[in-house]
Amino acid sequence: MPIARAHSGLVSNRPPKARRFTLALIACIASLAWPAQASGAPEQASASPRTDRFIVRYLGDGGIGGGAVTVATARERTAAIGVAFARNVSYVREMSGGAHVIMLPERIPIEQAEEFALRARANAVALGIESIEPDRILRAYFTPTDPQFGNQWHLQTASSGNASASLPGAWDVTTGDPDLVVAIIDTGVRKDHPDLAGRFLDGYDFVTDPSAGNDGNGRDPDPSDPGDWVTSAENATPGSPYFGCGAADSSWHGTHVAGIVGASGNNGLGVAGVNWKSKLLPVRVLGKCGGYTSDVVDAVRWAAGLSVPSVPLNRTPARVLNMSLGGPGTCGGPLESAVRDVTAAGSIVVVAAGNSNQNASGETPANCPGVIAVGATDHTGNRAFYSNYGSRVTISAPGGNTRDFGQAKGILSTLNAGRPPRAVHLTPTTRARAWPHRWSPGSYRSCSRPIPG
Ligand SMILES: [Ca+2]
Ligand SMILES: [Ca+2]
Ligand SMILES: [Ca+2]
Repeated sequence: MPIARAHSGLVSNRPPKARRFTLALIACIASLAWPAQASGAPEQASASPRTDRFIVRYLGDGGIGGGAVTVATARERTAAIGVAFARNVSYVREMSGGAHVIMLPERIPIEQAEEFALRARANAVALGIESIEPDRILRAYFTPTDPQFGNQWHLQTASSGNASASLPGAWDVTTGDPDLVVAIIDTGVRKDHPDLAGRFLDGYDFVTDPSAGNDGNGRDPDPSDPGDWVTSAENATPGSPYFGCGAADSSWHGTHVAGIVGASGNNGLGVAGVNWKSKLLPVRVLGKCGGYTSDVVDAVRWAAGLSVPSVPLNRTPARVLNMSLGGPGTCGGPLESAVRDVTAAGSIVVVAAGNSNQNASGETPANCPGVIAVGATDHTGNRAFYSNYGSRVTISAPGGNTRDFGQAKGILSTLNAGRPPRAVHLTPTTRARAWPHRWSPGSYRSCSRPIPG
C-alpha cells in the first residue's frame, strides 16, 4: 500500500490539512519530543560538524515519488514536525528536486541531527515525509600544503624532475575550447584578477545565509567573493554561527581554483592554468565557515542548466562542474539525485577526493555515485600525505606537499591580496601568490616568465 494512502487513513473527518497532520501527530509527540540544547552548560568548541537545517521531501498525493507538494503544504507539515518534536522547527525555502529546507533555532552536532532525521523517518507516514536528511555544512578543501611557470612544477614535463602533469605537450594539441564552460562551484571569485580577465561568465551567488555570505544579502546574481574570514571572537564565542570554525583570514579559494583550472597562459602574467580558453562560470556556495548542502544541491543543478525555484535559468550551462569542497558523511539523497540529474543532462561532475588522509568513501561529495573524484599526488608522484584514497578515487593529479618539501612544492595559483576584515579587500590588488591563504607581503611574487614551448 502506498505510504500516502496509509497516511490518509490516519484521519477520518477530513479537517483542514494542517489540522489533520497535527491530529495525526498527537500520538507521536511523546516519542519524538526532542530536548532543547541544555541551557547553562557551556557550549564546547568541537571539530564535530554542526547544522541547524534539514532537507526534506514531503509525500505527494501519489505516494513515494508521486510528485512535489506545494510550499503551503510543506509549511503546514513543517509546523507539524515542530509539534511532534516539541521544538521550534521553521520552514526556510523550497529548493530544487522537489525538496524543502527546514531549520531548528540553533546548530546541533551532526550526530544529533542524524538522530533527529532517523526519528522523523521512523514516523514518515504520520509526518507526511518521503525523505529527510541533515543539511550538512560543506567546506572548501584547503590543501594543508602551503600550496609562478617556473614555480608551477605541477604543470611541467616529467623530465623536469618532478612527477608533473606534462602540460606543455598537451598544450601543443590544445589550450582549451572557448565554447566549453567550466563551473567553479566554490567561494565565488575575484573577477578583477588580471590572469582571469575575460574568462568569467556572469554566474550566481547561491549562499542563502546573508551572514555567511558576507555580502549583505542572500542569493543574488553577483558571485563575487567578498572574503570569508572568521575572526578570533567569532570562533571563540559560543552561540556564534562560526563558533569552533577556526579563526582565519579569507581563503580566496574560488579564485585559486579558477586559476588552477583556467588562468590564461602565455600572456606574460602570473601563472598558467590547465585550460587557457574555456569560459569559467562562478557559482558561489561557500561563505564564512562553509556552506549548506542545500545550497550546493541547488547550485549543481543550476550550473548544468536545470531549474531551481526563484533563480533565473542559467543560459550558459556548464559541461564540467568543479567542486573542491566537501565534508564527512554519506552522499545522501538530495546530493546524489542532483549529481544523477546533471549527469543525465550531459554534465561531468569533478570533485576533490578530500584532504583528510582517509578513505574517500567517508567524505561527500567524493563518495557520490557518478562523480570523478580526484586525489592528490606530490612532486615525487606518491600520494600526498593528506590526500584521501581508496576505490572512490577516480584519478589523481598533482596537489603538492609543502609540509615535507617546502613552499616550492605546493601548487601556485591566482589569489587576492586582500586580507579582510581590513577594508583592503574592497579594493583588491589581485595577483598570483603561493598557498596558503595567509597573506605575507613580499613572500611570493608573480612570475612573469613566459610559458615555454
Ligand atoms: Ca549574496
Ligand atoms: Ca553576492
Ligand atoms: Ca598567465
